[in-house]
Amino acid sequence: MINIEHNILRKDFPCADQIINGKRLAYLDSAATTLKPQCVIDEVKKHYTNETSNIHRGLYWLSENATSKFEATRDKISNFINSPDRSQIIFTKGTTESVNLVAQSYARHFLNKGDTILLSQMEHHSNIVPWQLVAEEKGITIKVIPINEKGEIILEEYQKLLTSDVKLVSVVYISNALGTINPIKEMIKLAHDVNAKFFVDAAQAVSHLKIDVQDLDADFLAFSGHKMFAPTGVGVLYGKLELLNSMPPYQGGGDMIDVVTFEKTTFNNLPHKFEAGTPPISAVIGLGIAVDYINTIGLDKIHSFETDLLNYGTNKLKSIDGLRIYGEAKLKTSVISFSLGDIHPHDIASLIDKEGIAIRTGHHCTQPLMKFFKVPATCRASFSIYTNQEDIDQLYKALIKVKKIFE
Ligand code: 7TS
Repeated sequence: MINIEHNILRKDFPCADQIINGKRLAYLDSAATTLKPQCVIDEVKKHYTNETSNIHRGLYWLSENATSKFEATRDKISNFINSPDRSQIIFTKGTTESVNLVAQSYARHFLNKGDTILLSQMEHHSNIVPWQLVAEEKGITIKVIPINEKGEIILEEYQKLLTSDVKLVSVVYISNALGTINPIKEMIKLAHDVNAKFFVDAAQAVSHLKIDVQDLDADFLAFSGHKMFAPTGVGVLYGKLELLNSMPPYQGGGDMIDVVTFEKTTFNNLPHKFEAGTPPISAVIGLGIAVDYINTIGLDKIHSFETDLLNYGTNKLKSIDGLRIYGEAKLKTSVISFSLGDIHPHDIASLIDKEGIAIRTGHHCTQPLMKFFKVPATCRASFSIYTNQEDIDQLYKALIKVKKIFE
C-alpha cells in the first residue's frame, strides 16, 4: 500500500524518524499538530540566522526582504484557497483567534437579541466558547445541529433548524475527534437560503482536502499553520470582502491604523485593519514554504494516500477484540478514535508511550461530543503524509500488549 515515493516523503520530516526512550517513535498525533518538513525548518532558521527584521516599517534591505517574504505568504495562501483577493487573507494566531475575531467583530456587532447561531454537536471548544461569550452578552440563542451514531451531521435536522432567526452557522469541515468530513458546501447553500452567514472551521481540513472558498461560497473560513506543516503561532482567517470591510477592528495597535490623534483614529485598509502589532514573522514566512511543500506533493495525492492509510488502520485496529471505534462516517479521513474494553484511555496512552507511540487521549476539546457518545475520553490516532504502515503496526502490537496486561 505504501509506495517508495511515500517513504521518500517521510525523510523530509526529521522528527518522524527517531528513537525515544529506546523505541522507534510512531508519531500518531498529527491532528494536534503536524511535524515540520526540513524546508520549513531551514527557512525559519535562515530568518533568525541572517534575515531577522521587523516588517512593514524599515527602509533597509533586511526589512524589505522580510516584508516581501511575509507578504508573499499572503499571496500563496490566497491562491491556495482560491480567495478572490489577497486582502481577504488575515493572519491571526490560529484558528482559535480567527473564531474569536469573527465572534467579536462580526457577531457582537451585527447579531442581536432573538437571533440564533447554529453549531454542531461535534465542534471543538474553540468553535463553541467564543460564540457563547457573545451570545450571553447579546441575548443570542445557540442551537445545536444533531449528529447520528456514526458521527455524521443529520442534514434533515439541520434543515429543520434553519429558521429565519438563524443569522450564523459555524461548523467544522473535518472533525478533530472523529475524522468525519462534513458536507460543508451543501450546508453553506442551505444556510444561504435563509440568509444566514457560514463560518467554516477548516483547522483539520486544510492539510487533507483541497479548499476552494469561492466554490464553497464560505463567508468565513479559518485554519492554523501548525496543522499544515508550518510553525505554531500563525493562523488564517478568510472572509468575504464586504463582510470584512463592514467589521470594526478586533484589536488596536501598530500597523492597523491610518492616522492616530487623541481626538480620533482612522484605520488601515484590509488586511492590516485586523493585524495589530508585530505579527509572528518567521512563522508566516515558514507557512509560505509549507504551502509550497503541499503544492509540490498535491492535495489529491495526499488525500488518496491518507484514505489508504485510514482503511488499513481501521481494519487492523478493528481486528482487536474489545476495540470500539468512535466515528464511522461514510466520508472520513486521517483520524481513528477508539476505546479498548474498559481500560481508561489515559492508562493506554501511558503504557504505549513506553513503546514509542504518541497518541492523544482525552476529550480532544470536544466535551459535548464525548457526552453524545457517553464516554469521558477516547484514544485518538491521527495521520499525516509521513505516517506509515509500520507506525500503525506498532500501535496494533502495543494495544495487544496492553490488553494482556489488563486481562
Ligand atoms: N478547530 C479544530 C477542528 C481543531 O482540531 C482545533 C485544534 C482547533 C479548532 C483549534 O486550533 P488552534 O490551532 O487554534 O489551537 N485541535 C487540536 C486537537 O485536536 N488536538 O490538539 C489541538
